[in-house]
Amino acid sequence: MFGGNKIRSIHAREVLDSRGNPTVACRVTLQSGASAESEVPSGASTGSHEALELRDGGKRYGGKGVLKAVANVNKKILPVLRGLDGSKQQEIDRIMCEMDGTKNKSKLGANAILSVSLACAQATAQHRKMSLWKSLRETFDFHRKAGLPIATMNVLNGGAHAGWIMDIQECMLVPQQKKFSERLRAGVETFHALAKILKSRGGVTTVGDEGGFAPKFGYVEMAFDMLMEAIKSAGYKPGRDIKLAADIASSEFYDKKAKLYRMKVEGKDYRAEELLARYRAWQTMYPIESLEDPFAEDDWKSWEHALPHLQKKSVIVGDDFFVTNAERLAKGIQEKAASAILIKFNQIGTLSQTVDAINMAHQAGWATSISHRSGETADTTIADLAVACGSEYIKTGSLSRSERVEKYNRLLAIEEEMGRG
Ligand code: 2PG
Ligand code: MG
Repeated sequence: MFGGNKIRSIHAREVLDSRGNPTVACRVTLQSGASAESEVPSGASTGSHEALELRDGGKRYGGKGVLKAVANVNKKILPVLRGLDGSKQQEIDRIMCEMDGTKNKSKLGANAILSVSLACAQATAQHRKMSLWKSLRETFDFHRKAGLPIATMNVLNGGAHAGWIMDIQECMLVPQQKKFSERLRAGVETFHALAKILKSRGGVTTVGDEGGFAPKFGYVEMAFDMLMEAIKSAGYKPGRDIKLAADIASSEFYDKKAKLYRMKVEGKDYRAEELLARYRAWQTMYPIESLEDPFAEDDWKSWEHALPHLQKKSVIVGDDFFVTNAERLAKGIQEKAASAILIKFNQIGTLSQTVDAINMAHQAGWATSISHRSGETADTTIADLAVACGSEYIKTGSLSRSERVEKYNRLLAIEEEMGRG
């Protein structure tokens, strides 16, 4: 239908995320009748350079309401975007950035802007009668072929995601099998083996924010040791079949003034040099596929110094360090500070800027990991984005809690679709 992909309506509303906090949902309807609703995720260990998530403040929902962001979509963004071509994603995103006019999207809120950006992409896919990942490839020029990512599965939760029962935030399994569905199965079987081990030792199998178990470990190596045991007990070989990864999320325990990394659970302070030595020891003891945020978000020197020592054995990923921001990434590439970037679209606030960061990384030969947030929703766009851009990795939590598992299920569906050609 002619003009069918013009935006007819945009409607945002307040819904809840997986932690029971308010977040923005947004429905975009095109003139063809194609219509889709996005839901925006939200982090807990947020980098200080992230785009601003607009919250209402006051008493309602403990200050976390998003009615201002919702009103910004319905009253400010809708009148400007109505009638524009919903498939012109870059233009839609650029207009919203210009309307906001700030560097960190603090006027309209990155949550408001992202909700519209994602819903436009989803409605456009409906209009094109295409799977979202395919439609994204129509919209954007990616540097790589489409393909299914390797998942880094966060089966042991710590840090801000699990009441600080462990100093580092995430201990992950990284299955290495050829097919995505085989990798998923290996991860799931190991997750269940881990539950059995925990139960047999009287440990708890309650889970943290990302669906990983959250037992108390006195020090991090205990977590890695247990993962190695679980891998073996599930019938897999550590290293060959399943590797490990960790998100240190070290900005969370970095004392800027003292320049010390203060691991509270272990009760020990580390200088960056000492922390590096510890990472190097891990690399000799365990098959470490990747280390995320090994140093704090503004501790550039330590990143640069550490990279040559760490990168031979592991991929070094910047999350809070780069915050999906092409400017910070460009500096990181120039200064050789890491070898991969974690990609979270709500750190930057539009889909187009997210793709800019992905393309910049891929052009430089870096790896990407398309990531969920600890506060998630049923929205599975990250699975489609990971496939569309041919990302090496996806990070979408553990093998429990539907807001995590739905992304894996979406990848299974895409694997089937790709198999059909
Ligand atoms: C991270 C993320 C996701 P959060 O640090 O990588 O695992 O956590 O969403 O809380 O920032
Ligand atoms: Mg992280």
